[in-house]
Amino acid sequence: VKHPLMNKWTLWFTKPPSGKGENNWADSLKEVVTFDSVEEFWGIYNNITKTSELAQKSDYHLFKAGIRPEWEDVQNKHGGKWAFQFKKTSPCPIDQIWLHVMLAAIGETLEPEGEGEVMGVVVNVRKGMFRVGLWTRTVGGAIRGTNGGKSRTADEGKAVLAEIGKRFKDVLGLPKEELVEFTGHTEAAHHGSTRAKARFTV
Ligand code: M7G
Repeated sequence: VKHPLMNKWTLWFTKPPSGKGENNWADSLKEVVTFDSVEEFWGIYNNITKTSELAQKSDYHLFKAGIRPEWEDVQNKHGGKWAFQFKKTSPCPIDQIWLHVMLAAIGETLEPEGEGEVMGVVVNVRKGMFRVGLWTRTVGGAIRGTNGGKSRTADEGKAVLAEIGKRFKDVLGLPKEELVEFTGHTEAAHHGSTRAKARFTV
């Protein structure tokens, strides 16, 4: 028996640059596998390298099928991400944290039902730290419904985004005093992800 997920998900991997050439973003991003059941998820999870064992500059991206884990994707370009950086420690809890984040994503517990804000989750392996992110469709502004689509005010948009940030912070197991930051992708694209200014924190 297969237990179906509410959505179909695709796992992507960013391969760290190997020597010269082949250093551009598009070439290093690889689509790994698409799945839509709990059993397939575990089959994949049990057969891929743990985050803690990946080389520096690797990423895993788990996105809803049909959405590329890039700012440029039409479904991401008006959005942003919640993110938090964990210092590398020994022993390192990142594998457990990333597993919980993936389970929350495929289990649809990162957002109130029907919001359609969560595009995917990502873990970046970097020098001295791991960054875990959650990408959203919008930056929490107003949505004008067309053709019977949903609409919401800017205040409602902000509230939905803050709720997602809180749920994400919970899944990450962070204490109150740690801050999870939200940045729009346009800022990240213009200033480099690490230097973009946070719009909100939870
Ligand atoms: P990062 O992996 O978000 O963070 O971005 P880091 O600075 O901690 O490594 C690293 C670099 O990868 C960016 O400066 C871009 O050159 C490239 N990059 C990352 N993302 C998510 C994208 C993307 O969505 N589109 C494009 N074109 N480049 C990206």
